[in-house]
Amino acid sequence: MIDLYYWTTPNGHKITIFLEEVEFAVHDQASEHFKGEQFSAKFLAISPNGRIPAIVDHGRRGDPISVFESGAILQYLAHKTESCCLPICAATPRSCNGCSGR
Ligand SMILES: N[C@@H](CCC(=O)N[C@@H](CS)C(=O)NCC(=O)O)C(=O)O
Repeated sequence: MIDLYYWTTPNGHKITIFLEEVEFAVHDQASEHFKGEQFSAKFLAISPNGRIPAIVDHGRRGDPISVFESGAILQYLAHKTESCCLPICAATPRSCNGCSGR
């Protein structure tokens, strides 16, 4: 399962639109954000700049991984879902900016 931290902003919509296109279900964390929670230690461990969108992927082998920055999230999710939206790129999600191991 993937936790999605977002709000109804253009950067948040980038992720929800992509997820809808590939029909991928996530655990919605939207209601927890912008109540001061973006500066909590828990959220900063997920998104070090305190911004949404961010995701935590629990559904992979090994430790969960958190990804922040909408472009990095889109690349990560495109790899994960093997989407045809994936740009031709030699980099793996882990080596792109915005990915952080947890
Ligand atoms: N470059 C970032 C920008 C993210 C961003 O600015 N998020 C805004 C909402 S769209 C945010 O979390 N603002 C809250 C804040 O800055 O405290 C991305 O593409 O994800």
